[in-house]
Amino acid sequence: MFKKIMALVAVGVLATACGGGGETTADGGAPAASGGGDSTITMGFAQVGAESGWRTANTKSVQESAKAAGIDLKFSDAQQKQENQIKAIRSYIQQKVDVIAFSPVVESGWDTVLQEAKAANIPVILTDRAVDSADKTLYKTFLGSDFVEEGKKAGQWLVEQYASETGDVNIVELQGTTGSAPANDRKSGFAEVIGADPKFKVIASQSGDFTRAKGKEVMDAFLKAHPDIDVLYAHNDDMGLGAIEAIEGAGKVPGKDIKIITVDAVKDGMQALADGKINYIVECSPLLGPQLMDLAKKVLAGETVPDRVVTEETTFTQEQAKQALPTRQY
Ligand code: GYE
Repeated sequence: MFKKIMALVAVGVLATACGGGGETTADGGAPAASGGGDSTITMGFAQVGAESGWRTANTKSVQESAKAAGIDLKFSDAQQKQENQIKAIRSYIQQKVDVIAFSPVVESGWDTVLQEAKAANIPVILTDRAVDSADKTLYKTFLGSDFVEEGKKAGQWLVEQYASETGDVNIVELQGTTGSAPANDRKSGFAEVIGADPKFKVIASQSGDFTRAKGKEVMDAFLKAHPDIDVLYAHNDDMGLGAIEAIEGAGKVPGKDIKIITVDAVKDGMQALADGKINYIVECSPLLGPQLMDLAKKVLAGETVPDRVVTEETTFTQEQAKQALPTRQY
């Protein structure tokens, strides 16, 4: 017990010494309900929303790992709106939290609020999604997936599947939230790979905002406008699942008449893959909580952390999904 207290004191001292917001720990915001001594770290986390199965799993991971790490978490849900996230970050600055973590809804428009956090000496950690700020000193590190790579993996599968095809392959694309890093990067990675062969034609591409409802709505419109769709590439499982409803509603067979590739590999997506309704899923792990807490402690202890921490992930075929499903965590 004594050892533990000493370790916490040491973290606090170091944080003060390097200006990592240490002086704010003692009186910063509401004290933690339990075990909240002077050295409890307070983290303000500004989440994107609750738009998908991925997001729900991510929120759970962040909340559970904060608890396990003894970090007092202040959590907010921006309902997919940048203005709400900016408000949440400003309120964390006012509350003098020790560290701010957030998953930026879109890539641009963050410089002002990040400068405010920097001026208040509160370190910021980006999780899941990136910002396009030129000034890299505005945040300590960025933890999350390589979305370009995910898009490439989706494209590579398609290229292999249609290797012997000589005619056109008509693709429709359901993009994620407009302006978000995963939508931009999953689109460009995919386009780069399929662009090498002119038979691959993206005949329609529109945002479905990463939700099931929007995925269905946009796919309905695609089906009406294009009777000849061969492939659907959806930037996440949820939009793909919504699109499956639209495809079935139009009297077509998902996975057969229209081949489907999605990204994430959450349980519902994996189930649809195992059932043959989706053909391939590129994994994107939402379980970022433990690494985030670890990085926050290191940053506050004045340790150097890498600028970029990339999540490791894989891909799933229908057979692989059947095997993985029983032990899937999310
Ligand atoms: O793929 C999608 C979610 O930013 C990686 O956001 C995340 C994406 C994820 O809504 O399902």
